Amino acid sequence: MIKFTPFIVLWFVFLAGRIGLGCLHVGAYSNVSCFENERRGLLEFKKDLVDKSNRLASWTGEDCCSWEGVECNRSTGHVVKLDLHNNAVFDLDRLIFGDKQNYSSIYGETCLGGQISPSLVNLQHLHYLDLSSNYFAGIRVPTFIGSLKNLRYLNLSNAGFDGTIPPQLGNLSALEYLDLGEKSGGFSDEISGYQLSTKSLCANSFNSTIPLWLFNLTSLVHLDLSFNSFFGPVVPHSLQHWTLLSYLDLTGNQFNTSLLDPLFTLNNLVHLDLSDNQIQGPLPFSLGNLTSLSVLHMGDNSFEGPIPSAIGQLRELTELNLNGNGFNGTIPSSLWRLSELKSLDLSGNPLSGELRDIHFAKLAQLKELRLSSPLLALNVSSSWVPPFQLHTIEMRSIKIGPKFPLWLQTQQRVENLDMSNASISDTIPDWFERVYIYILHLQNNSLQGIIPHPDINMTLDILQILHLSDNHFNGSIPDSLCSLQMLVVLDLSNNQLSGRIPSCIGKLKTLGELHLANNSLHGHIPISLGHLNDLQSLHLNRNNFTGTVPFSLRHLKNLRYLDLGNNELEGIIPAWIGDELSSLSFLVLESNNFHGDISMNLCKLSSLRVLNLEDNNLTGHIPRCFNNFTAMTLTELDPTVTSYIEELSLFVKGEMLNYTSTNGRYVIFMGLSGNKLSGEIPVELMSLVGLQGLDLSRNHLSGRIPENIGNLSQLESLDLSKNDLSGPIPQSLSNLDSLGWLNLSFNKLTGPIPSGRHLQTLDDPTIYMGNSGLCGEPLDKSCPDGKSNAGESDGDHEDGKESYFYWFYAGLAPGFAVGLLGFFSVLCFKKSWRYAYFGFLENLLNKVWVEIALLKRKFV
Ligand SMILES: *[C@@H]1O[C@H](CO)[C@@H](O)[C@H](O)[C@H]1NC(C)=O
Ligand SMILES: *[C@@H]1O[C@H](CO)[C@@H](O)[C@H](O)[C@H]1NC(C)=O
Ligand SMILES: *[C@@H]1O[C@H](CO)[C@@H](O)[C@H](O)[C@H]1NC(C)=O
Ligand SMILES: *[C@@H]1O[C@H](CO)[C@@H](O)[C@H](O)[C@H]1NC(C)=O
Ligand SMILES: *[C@@H]1O[C@H](CO)[C@@H](O)[C@H](O)[C@H]1NC(C)=O
Ligand SMILES: *[C@@H]1O[C@H](CO)[C@@H](O)[C@H](O)[C@H]1NC(C)=O
Ligand SMILES: *[C@@H]1O[C@H](CO)[C@@H](O)[C@H](O)[C@H]1NC(C)=O
Ligand SMILES: *[C@@H]1O[C@H](CO)[C@@H](O)[C@H](O)[C@H]1NC(C)=O
Ligand SMILES: *[C@@H]1O[C@H](CO)[C@@H](O)[C@H](O)[C@H]1NC(C)=O
Ligand SMILES: *[C@@H]1O[C@H](CO)[C@@H](O)[C@H](O)[C@H]1NC(C)=O
Ligand SMILES: CC(=O)N[C@H]1CO[C@H](CO)[C@@H](O)[C@@H]1O
Repeated sequence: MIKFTPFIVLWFVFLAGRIGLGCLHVGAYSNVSCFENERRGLLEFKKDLVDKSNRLASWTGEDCCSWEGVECNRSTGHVVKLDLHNNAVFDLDRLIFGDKQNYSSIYGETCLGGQISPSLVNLQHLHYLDLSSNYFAGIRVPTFIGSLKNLRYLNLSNAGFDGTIPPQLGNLSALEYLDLGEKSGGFSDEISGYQLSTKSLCANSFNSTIPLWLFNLTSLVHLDLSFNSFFGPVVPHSLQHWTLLSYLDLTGNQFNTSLLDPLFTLNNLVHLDLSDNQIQGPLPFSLGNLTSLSVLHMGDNSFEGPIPSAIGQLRELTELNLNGNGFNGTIPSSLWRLSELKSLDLSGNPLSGELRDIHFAKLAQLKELRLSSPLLALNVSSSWVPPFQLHTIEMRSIKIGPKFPLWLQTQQRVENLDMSNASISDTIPDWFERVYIYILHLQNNSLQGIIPHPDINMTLDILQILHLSDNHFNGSIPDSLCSLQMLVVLDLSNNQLSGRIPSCIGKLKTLGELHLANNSLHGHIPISLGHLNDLQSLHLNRNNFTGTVPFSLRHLKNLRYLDLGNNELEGIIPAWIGDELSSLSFLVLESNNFHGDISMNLCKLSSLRVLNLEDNNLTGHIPRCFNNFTAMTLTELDPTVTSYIEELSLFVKGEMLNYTSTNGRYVIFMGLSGNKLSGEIPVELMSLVGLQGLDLSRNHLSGRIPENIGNLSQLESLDLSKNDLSGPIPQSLSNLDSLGWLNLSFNKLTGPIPSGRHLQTLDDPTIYMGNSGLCGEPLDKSCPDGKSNAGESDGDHEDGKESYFYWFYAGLAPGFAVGLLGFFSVLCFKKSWRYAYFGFLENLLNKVWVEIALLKRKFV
């Protein structure tokens, strides 16, 4: 959910809260001196903690009631509250734009860790215990907490506990608030993706069914078990003890059955969150019993069938989120009577039907509307004046066009508008240039005419994402875009734009992504691009740019993705790319007129994962130092935030899909084909064991194929064709189990074709044609001396074939899907990927950038 303004608000609330708390502490309790055994208990407890930032410095002296985080009852003098949650400011700016390697320490510094001493049991009057957002490195929740009988509030969220929850907690019969989850850590929910995203900050990971004793806690009002690994049925058959429960959050676990009826008897529930589990089947009608419900989140499960009409009985509902399920059929008319709704998210369900003016008539409170389904159409009259004022309108992949929706004129403060893939084939009307929008997605329509000139009076300060790709815009890029001083993402790719890039583009100081690929732009790459210090992604491919790569681009220290492919650029590949652009992980210069040797300086790009220099006029040898591309030696994605952010921005525009389908499908890829490279294939390349694709074809490479080519175990595609390679095909090639594409044709290779294991599935003779010295299967020519193909017989032929077809013809690019899954699981990120992960990633990244942009504006 994109909600950046709340984030800002939270930020201030948070700051204000801290200040407020500090004031209280100083004055109010100064005359309370504490009980000696409680004081000792606290000191023992402190002794076993690791407190790097010395948060507990005040824990000295007699009066423990004045210690940081400790609170006593003013009349009894007993310690009643211990609040040690970590509320470090999470420095996003530093994370995104600066010191990424060390960022975890920013938060980590103020984490308490170590052991939790049993001396805490001295605090028998404790009713409030909060140890959240610290990091206790995978220890169990201490059993003695169960003897703190007066506890009413227990918050152990996001503190790195794992295993099972001790049943002793079942003795806490006064417990009203129990949080063992993830979401209510020190940060707002809005950035919890980042919170989740390093090893050291992983959530708790309790992995069991919900323990039965938990259902005996009769005082429970608030229960949060989010983002753990609980599995099994959600609840047992009876929940008779939980009569007071009003808040239940089970997000991000692995609950897997639809035993929801018992849950739906909890008629005091106000907040129910079951998102991101594996719950299947229809949503029971008994849902209608939860008449107090205000918030219902059931997104990212596997519900199917219709949305039950009983939903209309939840008259108090303000947030309804059913996204990413299999709900089908039409939206029940009862839903449109939920007049308190502020947020409605039905996106990612195969819902069908036509939505008309009348449906929305009662939704006057609505602020956020999210719908996406190719079977849904919005068919409102041209004079429709909606009863609501939305701040978020996400109507992706819904038929809205062909006309541009006039009712948008009535919406005065839209923060996020997404009408991508909405069958709009119209020009953008003049009035739209005055609509107030932070984030605008109109990609994948058939919009025509020129790119709108923003009304700088209205949008100057606010527009942050402008995504107009995959339309029919023509004309040139208007200079007025350069006045959008908050712009973070500009995507105009896949249109019919012509002319030059305006030289004023260097004014867009906050730009993080610039996508102009696949237009008809020409002229030189403007020197002023070098002023865009925050730029991470620059895609100018598939245009008609000429001249050399401007020297000014060496200032783009944050650049990760640089694609200048398929232009008319010339000159040598600048050495400064290697010297200065040290963040590059993606460098594509294919199909230009670059000439000369490949600079050894490129070897400094240790983060490089995609290097594509194909179809230029490069000469000389392949540098031996290419083994310095350490990112290409990884067979698993690096589980750090760096790669997380990187992946995010790589995938953020769906650009990867394009690279996946045309320029090479691979997340780790090297392409040097179609040049005039000579000399041998350096044996050093064989240490790049993460390579998924290697294309050295159409050069003048000579010598032998390195013997240990079988080391490249991740290779899915290998093309060495049309060179002057000689000698035998190394037997180790047959070890490449992932290989689905191989081409060795038109060389001077000799001897028998190796067989065995995987290679037998590559039985197309054209793989080997044009090598007169080769013999054996699958060629017609058998080897002399009756020598059969070398190599062992192959037992797992079938397996090989299966996995090849599975990965190779799967709808998504293999490396991509695997990589993505990998990085989700590695990062304890349990969000299911099956549905709309693009949208999710995109939102997350956009959100972060927008937040930063906003923060910068507020604080700088
Ligand atoms: C502390 O002072 C307040 C008044 O300032 C008084 O009401 C309270 O009883 C005192 N508590 C103790 C434990 O002396
Ligand atoms: C302090 O303790 C007394 C006696 O147990 C109790 O009545 C009172 O509610 C407590 N005050 C607070 C603020 O907990
Ligand atoms: C739960 O986690 C513990 C270690 O934390 C592990 O030993 C145990 O096998 C896990 N149980 C399940 C069911 O995954
Ligand atoms: C729950 O409480 C019932 C009595 O109400 C008791 O019989 C049962 O053993 C308790 N279950 C657990 C798991 O503590
Ligand atoms: C819950 O709903 C079902 C079906 O709508 C109904 O039969 C049942 O009586 C309801 N139970 C309660 C406790 O309201
Ligand atoms: C909804 O999906 C179910 C299968 O999950 C199917 O049987 C049913 O016909 C679908 N209903 C509609 C209206 O498409
Ligand atoms: C912008 O505002 C100025 C005065 O604030 C006004 O003169 C000008 O006409 C406005 N421009 C547009 C395009 O509305
Ligand atoms: C590039 O320019 C040439 C003429 O100079 C033109 O034929 C070609 O279509 C242009 N290519 C693109 C992608 O615009
Ligand atoms: C290899 O990379 C390191 C940094 O990772 C760099 O210092 C070194 O110069 C590189 N070697 C070559 C030959 O470029
Ligand atoms: C490649 O370079 C040679 C000279 O080395 C030159 O003759 C030729 O025109 C160049 N080819 C292209 C396509 O630029
Ligand atoms: C998935 C996707 O975005 N594909 C686009 C890639 O780019 C080509 C043009 O080069 C478009 O036609 C595709 O739609």
